[in-house]
Amino acid sequence: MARIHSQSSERPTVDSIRSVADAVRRRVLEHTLTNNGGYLSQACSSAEILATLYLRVMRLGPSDASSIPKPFAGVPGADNPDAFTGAGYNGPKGPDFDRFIFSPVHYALVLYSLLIELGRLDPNALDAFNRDGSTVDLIGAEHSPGHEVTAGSLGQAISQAGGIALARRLRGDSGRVWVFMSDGEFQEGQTWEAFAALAYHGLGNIGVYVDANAQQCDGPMDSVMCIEPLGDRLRAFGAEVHEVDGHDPDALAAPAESMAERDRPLVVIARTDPCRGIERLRERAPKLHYVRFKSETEFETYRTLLNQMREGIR
Ligand SMILES: Cc1ncc(C[n+]2csc(CCOP(=O)(O)OP(=O)(O)O)c2C)c(N)n1
Repeated sequence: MARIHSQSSERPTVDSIRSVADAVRRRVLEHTLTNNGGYLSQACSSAEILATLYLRVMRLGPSDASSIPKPFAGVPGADNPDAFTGAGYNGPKGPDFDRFIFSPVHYALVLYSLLIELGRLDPNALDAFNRDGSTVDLIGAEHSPGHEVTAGSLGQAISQAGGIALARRLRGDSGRVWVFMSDGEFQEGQTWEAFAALAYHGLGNIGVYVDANAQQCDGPMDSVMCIEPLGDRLRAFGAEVHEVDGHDPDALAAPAESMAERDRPLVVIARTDPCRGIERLRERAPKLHYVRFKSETEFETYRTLLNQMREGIR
């Protein structure tokens, strides 16, 4: 396991970010085999984006949450003092710390796997994955490790993040708000309303990373409803937009590192490959959304592949 603590003062190298991303893919593949199903292609597309966010981009303190996640304590509300969010895995809240808002929560297993690789979550946490009463949900929610808001209905978290960013600016916090989104969310009206509001309020303390893997539930994005030219459309909505290779940690980090005083939201459109690192998946395209192996031969093929991936660890 490539364990790297993101709170380390040393700047992680590109190789170390890549090896964390590879470890995330291996863990998600292993889990997909043992659970007979998983959001595996999302690990392939987003592993470098999330690893770069945690290791290079975001200013986070060490986790202050239990390494074995606590069970579900009920929905939040004035009459439930026990309710909690999963944000503690991203470190304490404080004026100078960044906040992370995870929007396409069906990617939850990818985030849990990353938190494990970073030493923020115990590997045994996945034993509770998708179990009744557990917070390690298949589709993450606000109580799930690394999550701060409930966003299972896609396209909502960006609005919540905008509210947090506006409040932080009013309070004078130096910490920023980072949002991870999927490209399917740009088919939704609420997303565009949110971007209009971010620009209207001149929110330069928010940055959005989009996993543009060109896939959604029913197949390729273009076959359902094309969102391109996404960069031009977001610029027209007042954002500063960078389009980068979503598997290149330096290219992913660069727009955030040059984040001078900004009066508009930053968007990094990360162009990604939903089969990256597990080439064999390509034979399943366009059915990549949720991977379930059907025959013993297929299981055997992917078990062998996992062993090869483990042997290839740098
Ligand atoms: C508002 C809303 N509509 C539909 C869904 C069902 N849904 C879950 S994942 C998903 C795929 C969306 O594509 P994308 O977010 O790009 O994810 P990817 O295919 O890359 O995993 C859909 C439609 C949902 N969760 N929320």
